[in-house]
Amino acid sequence: MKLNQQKKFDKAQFKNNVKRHLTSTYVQTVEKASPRAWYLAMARALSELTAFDLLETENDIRIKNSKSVNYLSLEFLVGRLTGNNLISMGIYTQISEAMEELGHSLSDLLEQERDPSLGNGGLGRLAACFMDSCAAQEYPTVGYGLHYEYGLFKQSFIDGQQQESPDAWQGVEGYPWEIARPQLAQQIGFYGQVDIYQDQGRERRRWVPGMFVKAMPWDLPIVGYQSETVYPLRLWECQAIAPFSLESFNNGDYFDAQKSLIDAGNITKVLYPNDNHEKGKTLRLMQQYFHSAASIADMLRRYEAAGHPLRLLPDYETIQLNDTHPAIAIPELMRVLVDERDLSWDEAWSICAKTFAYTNHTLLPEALETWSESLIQRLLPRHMEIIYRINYQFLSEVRQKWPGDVGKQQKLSIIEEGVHRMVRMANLCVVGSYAVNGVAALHTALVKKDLFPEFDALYPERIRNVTNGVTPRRWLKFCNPGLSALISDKIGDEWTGELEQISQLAVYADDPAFQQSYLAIKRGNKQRLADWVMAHLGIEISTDAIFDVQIKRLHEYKRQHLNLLHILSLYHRLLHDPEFDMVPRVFFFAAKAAPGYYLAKEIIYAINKIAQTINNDERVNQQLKVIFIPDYRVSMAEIIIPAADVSEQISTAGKEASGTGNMKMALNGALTVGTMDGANVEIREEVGDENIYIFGLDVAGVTALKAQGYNPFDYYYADPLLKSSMELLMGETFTPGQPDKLRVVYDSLLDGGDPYLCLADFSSYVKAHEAIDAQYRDQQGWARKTILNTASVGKFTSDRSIRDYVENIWHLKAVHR
Ligand code: 26W
Repeated sequence: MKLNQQKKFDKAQFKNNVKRHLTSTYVQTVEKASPRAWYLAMARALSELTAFDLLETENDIRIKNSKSVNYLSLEFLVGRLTGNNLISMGIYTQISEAMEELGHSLSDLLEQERDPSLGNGGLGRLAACFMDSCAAQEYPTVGYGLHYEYGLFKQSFIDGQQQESPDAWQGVEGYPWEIARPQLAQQIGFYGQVDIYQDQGRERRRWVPGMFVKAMPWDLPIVGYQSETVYPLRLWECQAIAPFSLESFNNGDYFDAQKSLIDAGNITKVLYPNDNHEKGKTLRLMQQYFHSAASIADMLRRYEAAGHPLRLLPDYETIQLNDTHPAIAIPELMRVLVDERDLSWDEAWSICAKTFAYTNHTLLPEALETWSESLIQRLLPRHMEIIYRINYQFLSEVRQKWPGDVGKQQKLSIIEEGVHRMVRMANLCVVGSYAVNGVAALHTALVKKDLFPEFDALYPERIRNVTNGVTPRRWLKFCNPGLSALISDKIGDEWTGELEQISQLAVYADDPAFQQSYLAIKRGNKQRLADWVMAHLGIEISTDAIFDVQIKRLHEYKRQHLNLLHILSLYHRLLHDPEFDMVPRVFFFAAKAAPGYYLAKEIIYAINKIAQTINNDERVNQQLKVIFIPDYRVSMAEIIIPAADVSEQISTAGKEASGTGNMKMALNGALTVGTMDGANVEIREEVGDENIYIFGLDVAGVTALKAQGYNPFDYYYADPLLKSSMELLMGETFTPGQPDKLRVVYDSLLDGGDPYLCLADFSSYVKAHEAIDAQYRDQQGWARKTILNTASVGKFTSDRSIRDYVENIWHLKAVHR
């Protein structure tokens, strides 16, 4: 670890800089400036400090001669940068003092920052944790993403129904952390045709696009924890180039040309809000190509400036594809190498095939991207030719391996045959990458066994595992200062850079004084959340209750409705079973549903309606409350996670690739109730079976049940508690005067066939919760378990994930500044 900002920080100068920005950048007087202006001025002043290190890192000759990773992702869910960067820079206390002297509380100012919500969920948040861990460990990295004008929609509720509104995350003043890099702008083409021409007796091809747009890069500084290393998260914004449409301009159609100018801004206008569901929209493919082409061009610009020959590209640059979303980068690099740099096809392919690596994040068939051949043909005609040729050469490998097996060729082909031929982006990625990884041990095993068994046979070493992780800086040190201080008090503070050290806490698991402090901190965090709920939702909750938390995108496979069935069962028992006794519980939900996902929205509606009734039902509301926190986002997660007692990780086995919320909550001392799915499997391995509540069918059980023919009615009629709980969804218990408003959810579980097996897992889920209830009554035993969770999850630091990538896939060396 090298010098950091702490050592060179000059408080007086910093205060002057803040005041300068206040007056000259934001045009407000020191006397009258709003808290928002103070926040903006402070962040601008901080951003200046990092801009210097960003350039220094970029100009570092050792980086140019070292291998770098280019992390290509359509999403980076970074969350607020200010607090986190302050921690990394090591000047949190100094800035807090400086701002105090200027008359402002730092924590209040930090609340002024809007979340940059440039991602949907797990995949985008993972990319952000990875950037943090690359910078912390000084592995040369450039993150490439998109500068959406609007991030993930904001969520509110009207009568319990989700409403979406645009998220103008930059505010009118612009986002203070970003730095425009106009000298690094690129031109990106679309449409047009492929010209065939003669060059010294050789036939060559070149793409003549029909339109161009400009890719303007904005850098967000990713500050290495306690180091002077700052890597760029480079976000491309689409801008129009005038004259935008050569054709209409030349035809003298002035108005149309201007109209197209307006349209060009649309490419990065808004983040697609679908999570795990592919829609095949033209604009989305335009976003993908725009992102890939700009990123590849920028990478080559850096590479060629360093003076290395193209054939050595794989020794200096590796490109990680975050899911298939940037898959079009593969034919794009081929196009640039063959058409623009004049390499032979074979030379180019041997470079490409050693440069790309691909991470798969989902097995859900509806999330696997395919693009219609005719769309690609129209938008990117040269890329379509290149894809055909890649496929042609790949299929000849398939024929060699399985001579005469047409079925294999059809199954593996990058092109899916049919009336409308489709390009399978996952197949393109596997063929074009030297490494393919899943995101948890179980997930990778299923990728090999179910998704790509033939690819695994054809390329035996290619598919490997890298288990996900989360950054301990944001997800413990920053969001849970109380617990962080307690931990550092016992074991020193090296855990922030080396989370594995946290295992030293285990010896205190039975120490009564430590247990008391630990539980007191949890209670404080619960109070902070309770205060938030009171202030924003007007609902009173007690910290004596178990805080039971399910926070993630709303999706049937994640089974928020199974959680809901359990809540209904508690309600039923409280009302009808005089013997029934439970520890008070507050169930927290936070989840956005894709705007077009009908059933997900109905589930949100059902949760809200049930919450309203239960929270106002005097007969039960001392024991049971349900809180739906609107507009789930990173800054909200930072408040909820430290307050969680129970972490709900209840997906149907085999469906959740990894999960990362599960890691964050276990780290903050929540006990997991979960299925044998995703990273839960590895969390159980680490914390031990006695410190986690595993329930339900495992993958083998799910497969067997489906094979035998699953009938939800069998469970419905066999389990009176299940039946009574579900019947509450009928009628008007929760929707007075409007019978059957929640029937859609009920129907999806019976007539709809319950595709995610909620009913099959219900009774085992209820039992797991009974065990949790019993355990909570023994606070010492509970404290032991929760301390052991914190102490046992060191494996799930994203620093370790990144080291796994570095050692097994990227083969980089750290460059210390
Ligand atoms: C094309 C539509 C679309 C959009 C997003 C398809 C797929 C996605 C993502 C892959 C969804 C996603 O975020 N997947 C999550 O990735 C996390 C990080 O690896 C995992 O922890 C989650 O289990 C997985 O659902």
